[in-house]
Amino acid sequence: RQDEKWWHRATAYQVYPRSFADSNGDGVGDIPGIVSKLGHLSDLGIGFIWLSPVFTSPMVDNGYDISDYRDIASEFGTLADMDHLIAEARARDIGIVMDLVVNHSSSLHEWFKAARVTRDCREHDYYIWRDPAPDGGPPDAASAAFGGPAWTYVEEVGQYYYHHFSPAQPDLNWQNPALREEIYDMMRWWLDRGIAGFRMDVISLIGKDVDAGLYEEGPDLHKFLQEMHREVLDGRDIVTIGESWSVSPETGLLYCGRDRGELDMVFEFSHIREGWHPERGKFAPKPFDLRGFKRALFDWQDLTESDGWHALFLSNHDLPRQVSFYADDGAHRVAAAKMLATVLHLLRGTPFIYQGEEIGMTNARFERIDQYRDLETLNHFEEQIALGVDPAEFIAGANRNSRDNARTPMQWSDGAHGGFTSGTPWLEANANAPIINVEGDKADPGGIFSHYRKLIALRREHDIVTHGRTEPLLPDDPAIFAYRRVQEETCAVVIANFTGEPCDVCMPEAVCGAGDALIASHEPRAAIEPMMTLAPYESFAVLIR
Ligand code: TEU
Ligand code: CA
Repeated sequence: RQDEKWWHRATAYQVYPRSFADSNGDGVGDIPGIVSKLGHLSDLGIGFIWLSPVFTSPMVDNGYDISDYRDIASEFGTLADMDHLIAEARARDIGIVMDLVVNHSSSLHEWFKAARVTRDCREHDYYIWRDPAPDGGPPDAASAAFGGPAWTYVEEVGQYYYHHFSPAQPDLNWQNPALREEIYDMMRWWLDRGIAGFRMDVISLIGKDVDAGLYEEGPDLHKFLQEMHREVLDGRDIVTIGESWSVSPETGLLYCGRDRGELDMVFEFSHIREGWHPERGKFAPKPFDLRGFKRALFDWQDLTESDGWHALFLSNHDLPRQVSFYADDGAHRVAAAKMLATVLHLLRGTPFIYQGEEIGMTNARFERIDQYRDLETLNHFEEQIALGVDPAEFIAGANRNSRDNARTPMQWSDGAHGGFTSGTPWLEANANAPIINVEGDKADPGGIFSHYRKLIALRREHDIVTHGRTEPLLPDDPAIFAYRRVQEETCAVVIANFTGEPCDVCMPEAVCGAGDALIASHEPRAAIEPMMTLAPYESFAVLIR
């Protein structure tokens, strides 16, 4: 295939460095720790790592607040450690994709330190400043994503600056061409060090027009992405993944359409939002409806059938552990984790595994707010309690859907703190680490790791998994996730029971037939029959020629 790119056949793996592996016992994961675990990742068969930010940072938002884009946070290591990681990963055919956080910097970045002292410097205009309202208050009523107003006043310059997230994360002013050139130059500098691409944090925000109240997918978004492509990305064999909380099937191909000259794919969240309460947000639990979830994923399969590309994921460092949120992290945990993987990895696109997912790690179950570390959870707790919400109810919601659920240390072994650190971890390890860990799971041929390894190999080995068209099956079924992939005369049928009960499935005649078992969570199945009874969370795929 002429137009095939390496990342079409690759599976990605997200490393959240703080919680992955601690090499020196200070309780914080680090780059030498990642290097020491490359064997695990190469065993799994992944093609590239999305590395959450490792740049110099005061860590108000765990590195999503960068104070020096060209250096490494001292708790994570040095630039030399980073070069070593890039080289060691490359030696195992693994690319390193870095996290580009350029909607905002840290308030401790040199640019902002200069910008906040005087209006008469180049850096002042690198940020978004507005005069106070006539009453001295903020220019408008916009609120920040992590709570409080989106504007903070700075005495020295007599102006407010805009921050979409916390006050420690001032938004960069993309309207300023010199600022854009600084960013492009920094990107080229990293690419020249041999990285394999960028995951672009909240990139859909960079074209904003604050005066018009337009933040997401603002008027200049695609103009800037095209400029970035011309200035930095064009002609390099890399992969780019934008993050967008607002992208819809209507706007998806604007980011990743073949002739757009922008990005390769985009993380979109429509299937994720299906699991959130429409008015009360992520901290208010809501029953999960499989039908809406399937519709969201199938809509994107449809959208990317002949143009663009689908970034496939259920979890990341901002989301709960998938086995806990969508399925069962108790009695059926192993089958449930495999089922979610089967369903996602056999779709068309590039699958992303979040660290620990490959062994079925589960949500943290904290009892007290002081066990949490994430500023989003801590700020919302204060706000909600002030509004009269019962603390126990809030903790229940946070145990279901907070960001710290997926940030607990990676569980490597049954040792103390899951073998993550010899010291005290920055965030408590999950109490189930003695039972759920890499050593234990890998020793079991029927384990979750081995299931993931097979799925990753299927994508590399079978054209149909990489390129086949996706056709939903039984889209209105509230319990079954099924589809087929079709390429010329061949098809692969994927069927999964999304529930903890045995389930009878009635398959359309046209997709039934005998073939080869591709993968199975229970007894291998080599045929699709008109009537089948699936065990709780059973999943499998059959290749029919
Ligand atoms: O996340 C973008 C984002 O919008 C999230 O903050 C999201 O609203 C929240 O997680 C939902 O609970 C990216 C990063 O992935 C996240 O870790 C950062 O905190 C954020 O940007 C700011 O850089
Ligand atoms: Ca460390």
